[in-house]
Amino acid sequence: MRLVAAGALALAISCVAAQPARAQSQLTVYCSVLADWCQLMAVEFEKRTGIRTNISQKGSGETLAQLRAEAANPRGDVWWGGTGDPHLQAAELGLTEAYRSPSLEALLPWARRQAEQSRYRTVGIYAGALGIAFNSELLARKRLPEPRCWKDLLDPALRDEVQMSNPASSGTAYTAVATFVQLFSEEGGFDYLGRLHRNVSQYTRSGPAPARNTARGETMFGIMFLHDAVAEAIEGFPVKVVSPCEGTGYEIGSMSIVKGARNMEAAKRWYEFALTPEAQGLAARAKSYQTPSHPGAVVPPQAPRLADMKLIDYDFAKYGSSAERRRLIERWEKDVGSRAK
Ligand code: S7P
Repeated sequence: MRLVAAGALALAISCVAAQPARAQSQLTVYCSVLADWCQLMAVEFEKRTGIRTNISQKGSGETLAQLRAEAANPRGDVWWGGTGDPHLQAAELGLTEAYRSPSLEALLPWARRQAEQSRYRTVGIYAGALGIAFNSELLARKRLPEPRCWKDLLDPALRDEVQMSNPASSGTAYTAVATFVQLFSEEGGFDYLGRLHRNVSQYTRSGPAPARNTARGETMFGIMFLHDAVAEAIEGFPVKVVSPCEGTGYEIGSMSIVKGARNMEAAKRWYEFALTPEAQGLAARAKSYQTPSHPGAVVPPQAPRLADMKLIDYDFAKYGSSAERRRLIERWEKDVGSRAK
């Protein structure tokens, strides 16, 4: 989809005069947040720079697969948004470019750590916690108690009432698998996932889908990033969110420049724009409620409060490694996904 903002032409002409024309004229952004936020960012970036911005929106697991497939002939310039683990894997696989932004120092420590850990091949742009959402009308109709903990989703009465995404395609679901392994140990985590499997009606391709489906009553419960369910509740759907009692994992939503980007200068301008408090503040306008990585950005009042949750000390170095991701996904497919219920 190509987005051209009104008034972009005059700005484009002045930018072109100052910089090499090819590098400044266009940009392709692989965008792994919700479509409305991708579009708003592109419009605002284009307004400020005159750079024609093409957005290609896909989840984080799928974008990592695309970068791998295109490694010899990169088509995207910057990968903006999506769970941090696949960005770290892209860094390790040499699919993304090292870039040490002058804005780094201004960011919150978790965002800077993401950059340091990847040797400056990625950076944190937002954070969000994993949890449970439920459809309060369906729950009341079946006279079921509200869940408080991960273990509540194992109740045999909830057969086929739970959705989560598929870790092979979804960064959200990979965060969930890595979370259960860290919370309950590897054997305990897979035991949990195996028992949960009986209650799962569908593993969706994309991470935010269980939030949408819970909100619309297609499933009673979903496992997802809580901000995705909050967005549905704000739209008026009967959906409530729970930060589980055992504790939970979280994502550091990230941004990376594609190795060999055709529009490298434009990619760096996007990168700098995306780290400003103004750009990060656009999220709420697009009904996205993550916690921004710049302390000067306004945190939407509706954003789930991470400080009030029992967050695990997520090991991004370990679970962001490509060997660990491959191993855990293969184990999930063998021990869980391919099993009859
Ligand atoms: O709000 C959107 C969000 O949940 O989607 C991103 C991510 O692309 C999800 O991708 P998957 O489909 O691969 O799970 C998250 O980073 C973000 O918080």
